[in-house]
Amino acid sequence: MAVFELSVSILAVCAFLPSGAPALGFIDAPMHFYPYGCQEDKVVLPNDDGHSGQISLSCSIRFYQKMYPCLFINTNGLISFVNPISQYTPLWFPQRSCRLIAPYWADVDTTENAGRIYFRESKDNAILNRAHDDIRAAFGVNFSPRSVFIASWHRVTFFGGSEVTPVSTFQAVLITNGRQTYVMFNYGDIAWTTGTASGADKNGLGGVPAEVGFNAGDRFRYYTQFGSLTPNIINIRMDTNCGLRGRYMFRVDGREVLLPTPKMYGHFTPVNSRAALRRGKPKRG
Ligand SMILES: [Ca+2]
Ligand SMILES: [Ca+2]
Repeated sequence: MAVFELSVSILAVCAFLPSGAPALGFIDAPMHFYPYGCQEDKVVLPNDDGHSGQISLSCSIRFYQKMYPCLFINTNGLISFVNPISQYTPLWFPQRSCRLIAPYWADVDTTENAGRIYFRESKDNAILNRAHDDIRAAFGVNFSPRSVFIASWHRVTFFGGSEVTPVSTFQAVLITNGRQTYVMFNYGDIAWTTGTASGADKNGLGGVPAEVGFNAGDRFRYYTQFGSLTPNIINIRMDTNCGLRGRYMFRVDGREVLLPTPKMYGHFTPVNSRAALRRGKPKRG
C-alpha cells in the first residue's frame, strides 16, 4: 500500500494555552485529548488499510524491553514498530512478529473523506509539562518526558461505511524519556466497532469488534483491554483506568504492561497477561 503524508496547511496557528484549552488552529476535541490538527501535524492521506511512511523519532521508544527508533501509523487504529500492518480484522493477542500499540484496532476507512488521521512528535514545553502532570496524577511518580508522540483518529468511519455512517474519535499519546515509555489512550465518541468485511452490519456493529491493547510480538506477552473483541468495546469511552473517563494509561517499556494504581500509591501494579485473559479482566493491586 502506498504511503502518503502531507502537512496540514488549512490551519495556521499551533499555539497552546497552558490551561490545557485548545488554541485557535486545533480541532475542537474533548478536553482530555492532547491538541491535534495544528500546522505541525502530518496526516495520513485517505486510504483503507494503509499506513504512514516510516516515522523516525528524535527520541527512541522502549516497548516491551526493546528500543525502537521509528514507527508507523496504521489506518486501522494501530501504531506499529518494525513493520506496517494492513490487517483489518483484529486478531487475538498474542500475535507473533507484530509489535503494536492498539488504541482501537478495527477496519477504519478514510477513503470516502470520512475522517482524518493526524500525527506529530512534540517537544513543546506545554505538552511535556502536561504529560508530566498526567503521569504523576495516574502513577504517582515524577517523570520528566523528553518527547511526546501524538496520533489522532478524528471522526473516522469503518470499511463499508460512507460519509453519513457513524464516526469515532480516538487518540494514542506515547510519552518517553528515552528509557521509560508511557502510553495514553483517549476516547471521544466511539460509535462503531467493526467494518463490514469483518462481519459488521450497515451501522458498523456486530462481527468481530475492535481490540484495544498491546502486543510484544514474541508470541507470549500482550495486554488486552477488557471488552476487546466484544460488542462492549463500544463503551470504552465511558470507563477509565486512571480516574478520568475516556482515558487509559499504561507503562509499556518493561517486561509486562503496567497500569496506574487505583489510589495513586506511587508504585506500579504488574499485570500478568495470561491470568488477566483467564479472568477476562486485568488484575489491579
Ligand atoms: Ca481499513
Ligand atoms: Ca480493506
